[in-house]
Amino acid sequence: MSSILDGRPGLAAVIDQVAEVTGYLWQKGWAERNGGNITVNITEFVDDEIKAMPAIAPAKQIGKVLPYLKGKYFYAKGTGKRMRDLARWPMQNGAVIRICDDCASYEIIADEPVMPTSELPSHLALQNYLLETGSTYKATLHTHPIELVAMSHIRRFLKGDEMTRVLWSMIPETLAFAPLGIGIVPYYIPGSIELADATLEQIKTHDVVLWEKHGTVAVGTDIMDAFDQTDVLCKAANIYMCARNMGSEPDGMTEADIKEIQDVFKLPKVRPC
Ligand code: 2HA
Ligand code: ZN
Repeated sequence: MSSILDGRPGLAAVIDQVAEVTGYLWQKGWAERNGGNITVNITEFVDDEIKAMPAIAPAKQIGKVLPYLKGKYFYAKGTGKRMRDLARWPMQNGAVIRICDDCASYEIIADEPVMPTSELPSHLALQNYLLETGSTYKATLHTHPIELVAMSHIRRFLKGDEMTRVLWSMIPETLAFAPLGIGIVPYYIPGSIELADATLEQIKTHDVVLWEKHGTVAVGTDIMDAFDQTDVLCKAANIYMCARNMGSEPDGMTEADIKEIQDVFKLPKVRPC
């Protein structure tokens, strides 16, 4: 069967990277069953032939009007599809979609009529924001990282910057690679517009957003970058839990240690440590 990837090595490389990352998500235990979603803006690879491709399924509403997405193209994981299957067969477990001229609906153009991710409103609202602000970021990743979700069940971590402060203090790299910290979105029903709106607000000022009792959302230059952001924060959460399992609250790096890293690495000081 022919594929939109045939004869397009640039696009094929992006999809290969998505497949690589979804394998990691499964191996890490972050992607049970159909858990998690991905979108990648692939508009830069679109040629006249792709522009002329007809829709292969009826157009569907996004649930939001997203003006910066007009005529843009995305690869999106399919709803109900498994990350571990996507790792082997990305074009059977995801699809290329085109945003229609009304900026409120989309159509699937390749390879197969695989309906995109149930969290499409959140992902596309983020993509709209990235284009609006001229960002170089192209990818969005929603996943279920065990330790971060576990921490979101503990009320004290949901208040203000407490979670960011604790994660930063576990290992110096966390601060260096996630200098904006983790934003918290209170529990909303999965796939809802409320969840999408709250996520968008938090991503404006954080590296990664944590959905209470559910998972994370990260944006990145590509899907590997979005994965790394999430992984760095989840590693810190894992260290916190290991220390707790040894019987005590970890000391954590001191406020002075953290300030020194912010100074030496010239990191933005957007929130207290
Ligand atoms: O796609 O993770 O939040 C499955 C989910 C929804
Ligand atoms: Zn989820």
